[in-house]
Amino acid sequence: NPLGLERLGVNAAFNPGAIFFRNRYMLVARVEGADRKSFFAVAESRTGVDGFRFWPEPIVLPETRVPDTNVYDMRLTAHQDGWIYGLFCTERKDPAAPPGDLSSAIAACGIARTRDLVRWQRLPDLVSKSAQQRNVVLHPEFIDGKYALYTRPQDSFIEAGKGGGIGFALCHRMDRAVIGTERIVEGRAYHTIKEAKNGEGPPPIRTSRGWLHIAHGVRNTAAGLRYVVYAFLADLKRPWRVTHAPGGYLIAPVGDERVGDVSNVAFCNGAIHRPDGRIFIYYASSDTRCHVATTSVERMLDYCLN
Ligand code: M1P
Repeated sequence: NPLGLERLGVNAAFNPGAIFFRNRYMLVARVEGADRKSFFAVAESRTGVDGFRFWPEPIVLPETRVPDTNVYDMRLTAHQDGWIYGLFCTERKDPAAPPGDLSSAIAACGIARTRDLVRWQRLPDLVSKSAQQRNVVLHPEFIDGKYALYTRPQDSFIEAGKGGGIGFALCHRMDRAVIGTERIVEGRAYHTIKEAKNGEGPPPIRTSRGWLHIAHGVRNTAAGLRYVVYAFLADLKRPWRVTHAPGGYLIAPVGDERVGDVSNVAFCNGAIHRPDGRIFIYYASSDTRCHVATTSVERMLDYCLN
């Protein structure tokens, strides 16, 4: 490479999953190449707010029998069963698209697991009754001995359609994850921040007053879709029951955050909760860059409860 030219350009790093692992704050970022394809790469920091450095090699994600065209937005769950699961969106061209339609796609929930963030075992994609799935998140604990999933059913690639918001379903195993009826536990609603779409963010955080959820709501405007991050609490024993839901958003894109490849988007799929009560909320703005907002369980509970 005598001219020192960039060989595979990187367009952006955003929408990172997050986990505290081996004494480091680890982000699994969605790294989007200049060719539009995303892959996953780990960046680590000692502090959680600065000094993030990418590992030299990206994650090598094995494929299922149907190759992924694009993968993105990984949610990392350190599950009670001992594995670290990465659930992500896998996108493929819609085989039923008419000739000339080069945009119709099918989104499904891809599943991989690891013990070290280096070697990943790919499991079959989630099987559900919904036409499409994005933003599927694994609950960190067993519920009645089963794995619990937050889903976001949707009728088409872009539109939620009849997909009502954040669904909840149980499944017996993750190495062949199949769910039945998805109960909508946090719905879309008219004239709210979550009118058009409503999806789970990172895995919920266990607190003394309930499971703390960080999610995203989307509404349509004359300027296009507007994505904001919001929070709610759910019952500890029955996590499908929402107990407290503050009105409006927790984080909305402001200033420079409002502009990017897909403007007017604040999106969160990673958060880290430390034993001292600190919470690091990793969010991205406008599909272009990563941010961190720090808070605490105490403040988030006050916010949700009052
Ligand atoms: O462009 C905004 C977001 O759009 C999608 O999110 P959702 O599934 O909620 O519509 C995803 O492509 C996400 O990565 C992106 O930030």
